[in-house]
Amino acid sequence: MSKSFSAIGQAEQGEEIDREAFTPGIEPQATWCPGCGDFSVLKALKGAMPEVGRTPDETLLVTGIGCSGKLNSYFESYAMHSIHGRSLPIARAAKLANPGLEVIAAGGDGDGYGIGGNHFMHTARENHDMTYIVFDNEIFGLTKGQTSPTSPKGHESKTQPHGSAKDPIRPLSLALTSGASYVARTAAVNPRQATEILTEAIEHDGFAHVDFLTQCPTWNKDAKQYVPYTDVQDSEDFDFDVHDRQEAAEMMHETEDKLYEGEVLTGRFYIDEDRRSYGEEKRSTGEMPEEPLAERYFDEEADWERSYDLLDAHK
Ligand SMILES: Cc1ncc(C[n+]2csc(CCOP(=O)(O)OP(=O)(O)O)c2C)c(N)n1
Ligand code: SF4
Ligand SMILES: [Mg+2]
Repeated sequence: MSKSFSAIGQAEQGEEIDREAFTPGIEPQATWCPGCGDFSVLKALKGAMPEVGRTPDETLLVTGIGCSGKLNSYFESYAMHSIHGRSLPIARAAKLANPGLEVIAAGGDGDGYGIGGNHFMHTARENHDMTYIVFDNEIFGLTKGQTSPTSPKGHESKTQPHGSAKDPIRPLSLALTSGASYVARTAAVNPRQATEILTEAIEHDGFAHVDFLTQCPTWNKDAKQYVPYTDVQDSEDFDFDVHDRQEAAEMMHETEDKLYEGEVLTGRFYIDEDRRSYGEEKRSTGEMPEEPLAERYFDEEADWERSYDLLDAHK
């Protein structure tokens, strides 16, 4: 854990944190459509934070662009509503500069698995200590229902009027093979499990990926409402070890196939508690300073290294 590093306030020991602390003082009216699965992500996140024991001023939420990207308008914390597909590099930089922050990144399936797919892969590979919530509604919601990387083969939309000829991406398998140390899937229709999984993911030290199935009743009319769902940890039909990479890989593959056959499997798929995060690796080599870089902003005497200073060293 890197809680000793913080340039921003920390909760008092034993302080009770109320989920309502995460509701903005001037609460904007959510513009999500009635019945949208995105409401459940907000609810689960507000429910998870008191369990984790972090306050709004210890938390940074970086979002991408999409209906999902509006999450930080309705959630009280430090926040950045960033660029389409680019929430992860921004979140990574913030976490490295200020390791005491609880960093959460969030965005849609188009945002994270399409335009931002490269960042997803490498943030997982480097095991940056953060939680990445992907609102997976199997379409581009904000821009009115175009086919996304998780749309099923044959999916008809304005961009694919004859039906998509593409096989969907495998988000869980991609996270695992890239190097994520926590991989889970939950669904908007399962609020208890969603809160538990987000709590675990946020507490996890390393890159935690949560594929969050969120129905879009407006633009994905034929989309599943993700019911009934099965929790693979609760069901006797599934027996695999979440700490075993091979078993996890097989379970994920089956889960990804079954989603498009109408069977919704959710739960924890892979957990590696031993792997060190990127920040820990960097500090262990001595390359990262012990004190958070972010604290230098508050130090008028701070001696900043410029890139040309570094170049001089190589003359
Ligand atoms: C660089 C860039 N390309 C395209 C867009 C247009 N755009 C905005 S949101 C979006 C897709 C959103 O889909 P998704 O990420 O799945 O989020 P959702 O709305 O479904 O939550 C697109 C293509 C953009 N804002 N920026
Ligand atoms: S368009 Fe779909 S994803 Fe966007 S707010 Fe409406 S229901 Fe939700
Ligand atoms: Mg989407």
